[in-house]
Amino acid sequence: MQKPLRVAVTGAAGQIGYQLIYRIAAGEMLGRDQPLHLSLLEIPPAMEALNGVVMELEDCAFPLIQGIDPTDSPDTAFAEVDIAVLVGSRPRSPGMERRDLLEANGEIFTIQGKALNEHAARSVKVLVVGNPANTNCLIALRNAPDLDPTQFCAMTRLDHNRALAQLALKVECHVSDISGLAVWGNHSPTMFPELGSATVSGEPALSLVDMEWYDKEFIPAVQQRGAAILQARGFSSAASAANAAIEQVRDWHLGSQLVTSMGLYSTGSYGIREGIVFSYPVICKRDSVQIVEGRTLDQFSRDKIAITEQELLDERSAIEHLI
Ligand code: NAX
Repeated sequence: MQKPLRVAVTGAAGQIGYQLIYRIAAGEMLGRDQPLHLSLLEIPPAMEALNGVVMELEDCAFPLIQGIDPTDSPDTAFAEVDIAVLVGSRPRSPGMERRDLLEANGEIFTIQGKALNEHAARSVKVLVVGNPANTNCLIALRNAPDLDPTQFCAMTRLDHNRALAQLALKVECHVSDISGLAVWGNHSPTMFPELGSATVSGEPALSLVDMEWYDKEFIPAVQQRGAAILQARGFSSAASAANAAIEQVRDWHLGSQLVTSMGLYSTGSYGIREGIVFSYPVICKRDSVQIVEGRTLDQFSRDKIAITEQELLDERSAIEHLI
């Protein structure tokens, strides 16, 4: 039997947590032969709800689970963790400006970054889901100076999957026929789902759709998909977000040959300003992530990328004192 891995999930009693934890426990994220120890972090008012989540986990009698630790202490939650999925964050309340949201979450991710720095396994991989995901990720990694920035990423896999689905619906193909698609920038309505290098069964995607649809329908549909789901369901995306988190960590941990999208700490690739967490096209090798280099970006793409880059620079300015 393999050595158990320790997995921490924050916001474990929330909507996404409830869709995520049981699938992790079933082995969908790290493999069906990988034993696990789960650390579940919540805030004190949610500990009773978390207790219910743990009771249900026990009632699943998952063969891979070696232990479950519910806690409201980041130091305890991140002790020796190999994987941390940071979902918990403050939602935007009525009247709250984006800047206030950045500030409120900045405190959470400062504390959690420091706790990871102190207590996590030195090879820990950290996926940030909680919004604003890219900037929360930046705060966490800057507060973890003993870990490498490449050990952190922000989740844009849901946006990537949404883009795959929209293109597949349009050209009437299966999502698995599409390759090379990428989401650039921020996990926000400025993100840029790019089709310039995408193919559908080997054909350039842009030869199968017109620019009008690409610019006026596809890009806004992907950018606004979260809002559309909120409007339809009355709750924000949870099952699809949990699914994306599982896929992103699985690819990162086990490797995959597919081009996907991940928010990574920028070191200047594609001319993006250094020191922001920016979504790029990537290929995951086992335990490492490589940006797909050498793509040709036309002026249309460069303009879209500049907008989302600027938004991330503005977000960084708002939380400069935390990093
Ligand atoms: P919920 O409000 O249902 O759950 C959040 C949970 O986090 C709550 O149980 C809360 O008690 C807990 N929490 C708050 N502060 C915490 C802290 N300091 N430590 C530990 N736990 C804490 O939200 P949910 O629908 O689960 O969404 C969670 C986050 O994911 C939100 O920020 C949401 O905006 C973000 N999303 C990110 C996505 C992405 O693609 N990156 C997509 C889905 C989702 O919108």
